[in-house]
Amino acid sequence: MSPLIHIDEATSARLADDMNQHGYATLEHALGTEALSELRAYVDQQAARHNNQYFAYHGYAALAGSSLATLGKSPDFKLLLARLHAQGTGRQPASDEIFPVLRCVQGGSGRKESNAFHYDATLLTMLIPIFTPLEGEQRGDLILFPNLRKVRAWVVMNVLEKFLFQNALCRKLITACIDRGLLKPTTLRIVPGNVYFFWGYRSLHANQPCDPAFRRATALFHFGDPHAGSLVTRLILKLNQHRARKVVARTDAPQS
Ligand SMILES: O=C(O)CCC(=O)C(=O)O
Ligand SMILES: [Fe+2]
Repeated sequence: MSPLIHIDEATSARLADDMNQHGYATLEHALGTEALSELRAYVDQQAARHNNQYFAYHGYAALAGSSLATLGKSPDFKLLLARLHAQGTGRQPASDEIFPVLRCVQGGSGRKESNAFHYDATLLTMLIPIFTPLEGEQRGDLILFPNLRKVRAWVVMNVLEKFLFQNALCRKLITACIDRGLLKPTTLRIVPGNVYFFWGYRSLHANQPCDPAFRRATALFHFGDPHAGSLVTRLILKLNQHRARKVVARTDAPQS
């Protein structure tokens, strides 16, 4: 899959600018039909193992053998994300590790995992929609409060903000305010074939619920941990890993 995601320098500069100016960037028709079909076949296969209920795979061990793992490990892809990071922030990333994730929101259990607003642990997030509901009112759009915060100089500030925003009460409050029109997030209808970028660390975000009858599958590549090597970040990651394990059994490296 890696040769299929080509981003030349000018396009990459445009994506960085869009993320800074508008809070997200879209690369249209980034995936060919073949690459998308391969991903869909993989998701179909895995979804069957989870009785068509919610599952998420974090990291390379969980995704072993998939084109997502191959892409995440590709040196060219690493360079591509590093360039985008540098163009958007004026800085080289502190770490060049890429964390791949596959999320599949489906069935009744997908509801709990929707409207789960959070900041990612890493600065740059690349989102590949694989399946999205084509019908129904709730199509699992991506909701973003873009570029709400800066990269925190102190990792402890990052942790405090995470505790403040990423809890059940706050989620309910944010969702209620959106429903009543008091908060107006950016709503992105994600389309398979396109690829999306945003500053996940800086933007509070979540997916909207989708009709339990339909499947919403996304692949995410998380890149550029601003607190690379920090003990506290590792602890957050461990806690997230623990949470992911409660939902599904397969996980080796968590995000957000
Ligand atoms: O699936 C999505 O649309 C977003 C998931 C996400 O934000 C994450 O895994 O960090
Ligand atoms: Fe996220």
